[in-house]
Amino acid sequence: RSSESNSTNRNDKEKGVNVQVILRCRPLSEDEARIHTPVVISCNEHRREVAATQSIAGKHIDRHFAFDKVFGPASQQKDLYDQAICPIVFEVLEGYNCTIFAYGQTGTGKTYTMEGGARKKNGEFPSDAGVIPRAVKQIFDILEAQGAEYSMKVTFLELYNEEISDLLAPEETTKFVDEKSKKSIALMEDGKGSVFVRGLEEEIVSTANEIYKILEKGSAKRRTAETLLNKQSSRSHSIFSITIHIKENTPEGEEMIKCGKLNLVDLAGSENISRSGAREGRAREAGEINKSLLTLGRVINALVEHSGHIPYRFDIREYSAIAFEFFRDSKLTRLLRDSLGGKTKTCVIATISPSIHCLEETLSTLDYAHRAKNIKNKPEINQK
Ligand code: ADP
Ligand code: ZZD
Repeated sequence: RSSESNSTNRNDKEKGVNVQVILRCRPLSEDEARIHTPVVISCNEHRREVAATQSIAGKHIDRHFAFDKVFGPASQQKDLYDQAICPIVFEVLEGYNCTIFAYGQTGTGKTYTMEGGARKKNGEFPSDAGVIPRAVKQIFDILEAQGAEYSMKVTFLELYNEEISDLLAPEETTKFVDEKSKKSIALMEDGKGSVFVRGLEEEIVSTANEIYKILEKGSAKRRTAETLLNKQSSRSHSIFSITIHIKENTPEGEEMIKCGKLNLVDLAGSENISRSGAREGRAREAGEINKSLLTLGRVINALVEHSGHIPYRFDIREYSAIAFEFFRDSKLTRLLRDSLGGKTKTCVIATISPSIHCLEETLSTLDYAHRAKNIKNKPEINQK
């Protein structure tokens, strides 16, 4: 219990902690570089600032944004992981629930950041591996070094057009579900108001390699469904979750179970969501409005609008009640409710392109990400 009495934790308990927002700008692609695409983004990693500047035909844009961390076009996967994600994984192993979202326009590097380059045939760990495989590796490295007694389970799901598919379910089950009843997978509420997915496959794992195989299976399944059902992958969200139970002995010789959960979320492309919420007109007519992404924006807005008047000791129940009516409107926000104004520690990685052609969307991402910084959570350790 000693960790609860230090000052950081006392702060967390009374005032809450803000959602951490990280900004990553990808480099120009080879093609973009070849045709000398103008760059309108500059990143100052040291000052944790991003500037968007453009000056054409008497129209000037010069906007600056500060974030918790900024990773410029030259940043490597390892840099982002070591500086921003590694501390989060430590918190999961201490018994916190943590969520990492990737948010941004399609083509800006959400999947590159979360998944990264493909696994090598020789079994070597790829140097461009993303957050997910690195987190898996770190979790096992730490637990093994500690000689801890633990158990672990993972889930992997995709949300497309407000329908959940289980990326870990065996093929037979999928067919069965499609033909018979779609109710097999459903969002349910337990008595305490938290949401779970009924019928979702939970795989118990004991090595990093088992998880890599599961990721492989899940990815393959996602791609098959994409082709078969003509899905546009940029419109789907994926959530990979790891739950870890660690047995520990207190100095007094009592047995204690700590439980941490890490949610890794690759969101749908943000291009059809404008700064005010729904993009009107063409996108709406084309049915391109992503209900879950829209609702996420509304929840963030609702929470942020009230964050100005949070008293010194704020009541988390009161705070999350602010956005209550919005949470219900989509599966994504119901699933991740605790990550937005709840007891989970949350980090958003906003990804952008440096290109002049993306400027409008980039400004929208920068505004959105900057707003998310004002959300407060009240993280709590789970232990029994
Ligand atoms: P998204 O998931 O946002 O649609 P992707 O992850 O598919 O975007 O990235 C688009 C392309 O840009 C891919 O070819 C990817 O390899 C490349 N890319 C993205 N971010 C980076 C980066 N930080 N460094 C190098 N290449 C990147
Ligand atoms: N981005 C790669 C997958 C792709 O689109 O093929 S990288 C990582 C996280 C979630 C899902 C997949 C992976 C990925 C992988 C590679 C090859 C086959 C399946 C999955 C991966 C990368 C490194 C280590 C483990 C898994």
